[in-house]
Amino acid sequence: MPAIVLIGAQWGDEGKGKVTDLLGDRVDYVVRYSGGNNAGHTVVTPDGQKYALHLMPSGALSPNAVIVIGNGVVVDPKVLLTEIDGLAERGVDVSRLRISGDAHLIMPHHRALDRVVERYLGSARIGTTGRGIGPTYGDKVARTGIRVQDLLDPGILRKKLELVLREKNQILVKVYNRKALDVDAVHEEYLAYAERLRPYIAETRAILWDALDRGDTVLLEGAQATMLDMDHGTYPFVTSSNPTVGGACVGSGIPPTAISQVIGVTKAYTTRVGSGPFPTELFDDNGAHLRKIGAEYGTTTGRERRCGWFDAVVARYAVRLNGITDLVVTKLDVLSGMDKVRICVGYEIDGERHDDMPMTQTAIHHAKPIYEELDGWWEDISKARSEAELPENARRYLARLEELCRAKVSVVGVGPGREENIVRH
Ligand code: 2SA
Ligand code: GDP
Ligand code: MG
Repeated sequence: MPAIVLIGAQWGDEGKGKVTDLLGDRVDYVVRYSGGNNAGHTVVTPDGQKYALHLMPSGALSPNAVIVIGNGVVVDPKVLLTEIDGLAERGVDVSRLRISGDAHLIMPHHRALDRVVERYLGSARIGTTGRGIGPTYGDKVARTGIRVQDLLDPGILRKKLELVLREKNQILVKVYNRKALDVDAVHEEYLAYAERLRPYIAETRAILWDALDRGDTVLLEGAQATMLDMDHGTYPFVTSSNPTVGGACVGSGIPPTAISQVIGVTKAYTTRVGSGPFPTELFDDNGAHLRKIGAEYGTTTGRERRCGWFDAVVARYAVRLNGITDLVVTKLDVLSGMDKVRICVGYEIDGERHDDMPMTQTAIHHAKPIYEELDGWWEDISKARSEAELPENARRYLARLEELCRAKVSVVGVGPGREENIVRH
């Protein structure tokens, strides 16, 4: 009964959407288990069509997979319905979607608070996507959240809304000088969403257990990434959920013993969107090259992504933390055309060498990368489909990544398309 977990090994946007899509035909169920429409997963299908998915699992583009939004996800119903309609218009069968009744709803006050708190934080802001993610998870933990199942009971929905808006409106008006939200209007809006979402709402745990019992393959598709994990990432510059492997169990209801493979996705370099420490960040022409050639702009917000060299401290941390069995290294093609390429093999912090992630956030802020420099390559590698077709320097680079990460590199991405890969193992 194999469950496969797919995890981002850096700060997100490693190309998880593409890898999920690539696994397409091998999997029967694709499950989102954390995050919400802060995620942006880009998939380019063989006919050249590009899809940017935010809440729908990337498995939506594999025609036969059942697609599941698990209990650990936060759902903005308006965004989800827009995405469902957009996919249906493009001929994608969305009837395969199942949404957990236990997933929490992103409400208008969550979006309002996300934005206003960021403004209030000023230079200490997290750089969130402004989608209401943090406030929604905050209410979940505070036990004042509203769940997808509440859409099915107008009376309960109303009661919960009245209770929660009594407090949130005080905060919006008195603390942040914003307009209060109207209970009637929000209730009406969400009841309209309820009508449309009703057919998709299900007890997704049991669906997944039955699938595993039958021997079907379930893919748990990560959003965001290891270093954005609330517990294991660069707190407070993280998202408000657990994208790491434990979150896959909690956010779907699948037991850890069902997991047979953990795929970690990493770029051949590093990017990060939003604030927070990033030891290998580049502010020079090399950074500009990565941004330009790698088209490093947020899939959800369009924000410029910060770019830097590959950080083996981060990758090794992700391998150990998630028990990664296979690494997928994406975007190797983007490194073509650089004279020298660098890999961060450790950090120097206050005069001391660290090969592993330091204990405190202050230390990470002070970390100076220790680099190894390798010769680059100039060839266009996007047509390579076997390792033998790669220039020698690119092969050497990959071998060194593998050695430093202590996990086997199973697939290498050489372009955004589904077929633009080198499968090694
Ligand atoms: P939030 O909105 O509360 O989750 O923001 C908290 C931090 O998490 C980061 N974050 C992301 N980082 C990379 N990619 C994400 N998805 C989009 C994409 C981002 C975009 O695929 O490009 O379009 O800007 C994502 N979602 C959240 C965020 O930058 C904060 O640092
Ligand atoms: P995700 O959030 O991890 O799913 O990643 P995003 O979709 O936000 O960002 C990854 C971007 O890289 C997308 O635009 C992909 O189409 C693109 N991509 C993925 N793999 C490769 C690759 O091997 N080479 C190139 N050039 N682009 C890739
Ligand atoms: Mg993304």
